[in-house]
Amino acid sequence: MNRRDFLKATSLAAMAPSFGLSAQTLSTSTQFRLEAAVIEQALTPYPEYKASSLWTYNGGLPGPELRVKQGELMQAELVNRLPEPTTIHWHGIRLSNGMDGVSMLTQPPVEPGARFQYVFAPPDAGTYWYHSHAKTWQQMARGLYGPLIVEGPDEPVVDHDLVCMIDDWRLNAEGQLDEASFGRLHDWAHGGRLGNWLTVNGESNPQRPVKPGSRVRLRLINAANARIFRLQLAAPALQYALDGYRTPLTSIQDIELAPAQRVDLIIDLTAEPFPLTEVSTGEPYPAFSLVPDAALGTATAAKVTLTDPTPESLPNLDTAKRLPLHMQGGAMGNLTEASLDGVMRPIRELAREYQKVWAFNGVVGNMKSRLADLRLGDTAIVEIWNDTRWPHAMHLHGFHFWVRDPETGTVSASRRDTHLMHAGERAELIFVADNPGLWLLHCHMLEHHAAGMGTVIQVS
Ligand SMILES: [Cu+2]
Repeated sequence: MNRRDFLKATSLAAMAPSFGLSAQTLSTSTQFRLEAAVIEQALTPYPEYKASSLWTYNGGLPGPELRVKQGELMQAELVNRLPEPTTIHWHGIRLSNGMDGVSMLTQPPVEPGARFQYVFAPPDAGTYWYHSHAKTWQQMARGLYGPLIVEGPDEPVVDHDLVCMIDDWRLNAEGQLDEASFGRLHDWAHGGRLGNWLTVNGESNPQRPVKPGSRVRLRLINAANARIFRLQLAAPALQYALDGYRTPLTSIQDIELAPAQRVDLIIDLTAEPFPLTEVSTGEPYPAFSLVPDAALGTATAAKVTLTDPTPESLPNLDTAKRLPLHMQGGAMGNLTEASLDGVMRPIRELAREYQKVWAFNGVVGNMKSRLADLRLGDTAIVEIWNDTRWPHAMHLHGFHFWVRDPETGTVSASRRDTHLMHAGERAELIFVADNPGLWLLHCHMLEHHAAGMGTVIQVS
């Protein structure tokens, strides 16, 4: 996309009314500054391993925990001290399109040395996060992410409200971030860039001290490029929210968390340590532990019985726009050819010459792709068929969708912004297009997106 195309594409978004920024919500404002820069930091605790060059916000891994009140205006200035352009996407936040942070779709990339001011008022309480959305497959794998917590008026009373950003890193034989394998076609055509080293909040198996017998809210965020984490809890906990949204309270001990997904848990601890173990490789890998420590004092949060949220009903689907999305490609797939920039090319040529291996409806996706042009207020049903041999974590920007199983008609108990689709699965993502702009729909296995698994829904 050249600059002229870009300006044409964004003029629509620029004219759109600022979503969520009504007069009532502008009363308070929180100002953050996020400086993206290179730091030298070791990813392992072993002295024989050298430090890696990581890209982080404000010198920390993860970036600073941003906490704001629901509906309160927040401003975040991105200062780019990286050697290449970047942007920030506010994952799961319903905001005006020009603030969505998608490089070359909703804004030009922020050049090295330049700044960009993001301004929005998060309309929904919950666990969200922010990350780079320029060359994301590489910038996020280098560490450009952090949590964004939006607090509502009636949060449960807990002793500790903890955020855990889980990531897997690919380290080389020297224990450093493996930069040589960035962009490897094998990863892009298979399961994405999977790591061999697990961190939680940038540390290996951290032991988090907590008050004995405390009630803990644990907000887990999958910040990995491609790995679906499978976490086993020491004892059952209550699932409180998914992707920020309240869910009916469910007892849960095994958690499947796809890239970009979040789960909030309520854990009532005893005096015993509470470890979480990651088992996606088949081998148990200690992820982190909550460790009761009497030195922190006495737990005070009452273990009151929490109540389920009021169920939301699906919008009326009588006039809903149906948007079929046939996913193909990848290793062992059935894609023989696909259209790239309007030209049909065989899959071998796409892979070898363009590093493209996935397609939606026969089209290798880029920022110019359009799945649909919806009118403001339309209800849409994206009918996805994962006709590949791989799982995909489908993320829609700007909206929260219900997930309906087309075979059984079962609808998800809560809305989400990222849905994991296993190989062969079909799902319907249902949402109301109440926010104008150009909204990305893509796989959050970041190598898959870079290799063609993305499209854009236009709302005007
Ligand atoms: Cu994918």
